Amino acid sequence: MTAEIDQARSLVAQAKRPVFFTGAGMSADSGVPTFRDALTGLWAKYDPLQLATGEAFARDPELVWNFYEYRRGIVRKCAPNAGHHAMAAFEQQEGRLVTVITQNVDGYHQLAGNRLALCLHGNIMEDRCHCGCPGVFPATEPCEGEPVPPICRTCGYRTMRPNVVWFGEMLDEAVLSKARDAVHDCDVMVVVGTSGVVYPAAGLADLALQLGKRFIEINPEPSPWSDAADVYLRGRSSEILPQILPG
Ligand code: BJW
Ligand code: ZN
Repeated sequence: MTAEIDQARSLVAQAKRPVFFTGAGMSADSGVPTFRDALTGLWAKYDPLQLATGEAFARDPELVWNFYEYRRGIVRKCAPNAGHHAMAAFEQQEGRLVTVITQNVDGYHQLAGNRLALCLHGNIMEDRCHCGCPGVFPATEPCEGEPVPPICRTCGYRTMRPNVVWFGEMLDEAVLSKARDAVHDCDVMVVVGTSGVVYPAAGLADLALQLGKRFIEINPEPSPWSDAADVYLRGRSSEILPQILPG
């Protein structure tokens, strides 16, 4: 793998407008479970992908709210890892415009220091009204005696929900459009820790390949793009990113 690491390092060192496209594997080494990992403890019998839907929330809002409370606890307890920090340090270098496009909702890229992070699937540490009252609020734990999920304080009628994008919901068009522009403008795309099965997000990596962009992938398991990548680095993001990114 040394030759591949050298090749990837040389591609990113030359890049003026690199795009990093990240998924749950980016935060796996922080201790945040991926979607295709089995959950543990109380949640072992649930499939996270079945809970990340509007249908599940309509059927059992308390269950889904508690699932998000559990995951918020993990995000609060864990922290960005060496991969996030390497990416943030890379952005500090002169003469380069780094764009991070992430499917993750944990906010760790911003916490590590990346300024341009396009969050396609929202932010788990925020709430909004399920019926569309304006406003996004920092996640609060329901007060003693308050219903779960809490009632929206603006309309006093509908419940709050996490500010994330569930299956069947539209992504924020402005964010998606900025992400597409960044892919069009980039010289290298580095795809990190995503299974590449959730659209329209996965379409951004498809687009980079269609446009003939230099393409690096980091993942311990092959994805739909691994064969087409210029460099496929089979391994963990927290170990490989610090090796390929000049700090
Ligand atoms: C490591 C590692 C380490 C492990 N280092 N790597 C076209 C075709 C087919 C279907 C569709 C389509 N277009 C749209 C759809 C429908 C649907 C979809 O894509 N379905 C597919 C699953 C079939 N998409 C949608 O519904 C989207 N909306 C939409 O299309 O709107 C238009 C529309 C509206 C109405 C009707 C029809 C269309 C919305 C998608 C929203 C996804 N939301 C979630 C939940 C977010 C909130 C939350 O966090 O709870 O987003 S689902 C979940 O999947 C989450 C993730 O961001 C997303 C992607 O997962 P990711 O990041 O790839 O994680 P994993 O677990 O899958 O993979 C982890 C990877 O890491 C693995 O590869 C590991 O090997 C690797 N790894 N350790 C590096 N240390
Ligand atoms: Zn409301």
